[in-house]
Amino acid sequence: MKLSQEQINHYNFYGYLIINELFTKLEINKLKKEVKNFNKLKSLPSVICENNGDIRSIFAPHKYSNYFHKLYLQKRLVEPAQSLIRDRVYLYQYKLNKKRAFTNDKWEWHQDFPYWYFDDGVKFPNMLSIMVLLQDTSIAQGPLIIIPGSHKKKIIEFQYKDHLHKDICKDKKVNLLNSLNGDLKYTIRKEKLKDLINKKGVVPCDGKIGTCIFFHPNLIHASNSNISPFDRDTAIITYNSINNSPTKTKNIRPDYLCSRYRTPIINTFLNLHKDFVL
Ligand code: 6CS
Ligand code: FE
Repeated sequence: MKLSQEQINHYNFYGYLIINELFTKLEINKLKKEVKNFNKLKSLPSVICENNGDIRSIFAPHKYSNYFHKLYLQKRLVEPAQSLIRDRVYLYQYKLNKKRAFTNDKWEWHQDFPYWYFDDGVKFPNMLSIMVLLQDTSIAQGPLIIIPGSHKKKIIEFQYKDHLHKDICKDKKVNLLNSLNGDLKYTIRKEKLKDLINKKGVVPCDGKIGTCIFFHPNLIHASNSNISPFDRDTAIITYNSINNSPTKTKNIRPDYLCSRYRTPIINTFLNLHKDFVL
């Protein structure tokens, strides 16, 4: 799928682009059917749970589902990703983020790139994430919210929270979970956040099932509690330029967070998976 110049300009200026209902309800429902089987994966290290035992994120869902495998190889995602990153891409990270109805689970304000820069050694933000809405998502369901244009600030100076900072000072490695749970280690300083929101506002990314939100690795984003009676599931696919592979060689994070499989996604793969027919 070819993006228009206007869509490319919008992404470059605001750091995000919403394409409504890029997937049909029928296609998404095939993915949803497979989500039901994911509960049995709970014991895997790549499945992050909330304190109440609900699943928060399942990383590398394509390893457990043919449809999730087909999803990240869809032309209508890979081709726009290649044009926005201006290079060929490989799959860097892939997760299913779940937010059950009537729960408090949230994502604090953060940028994604600091996690990939500091923890994986990716040098440049030549990356792109695409959030696919797996159901109609209203404001009440805790949709993604973003600060338009905040991607231009590069990595924003963050401040470790005291209880995490103490761990760092005592030279105790902050555990992996503080990159994945509701108590993130790289968040945005409150005064900086106030200044940015005063200037640029906040945009909620609610939308119909199948809607896709393309967003820049430095875009500041968050999501609130789900106070609705409906779950809020999203698939988030992160592509990286094939010329921007992580450089870290020691203490590297697991494959499900920072894929070691860096073969460029090429047309043959795309044609093979061009639709959701198994
Ligand atoms: O550490 C990571 O890779 C993950 N953490 C956050 C907060 N966002 C990006 C990514 O999914
Ligand atoms: Fe994020």
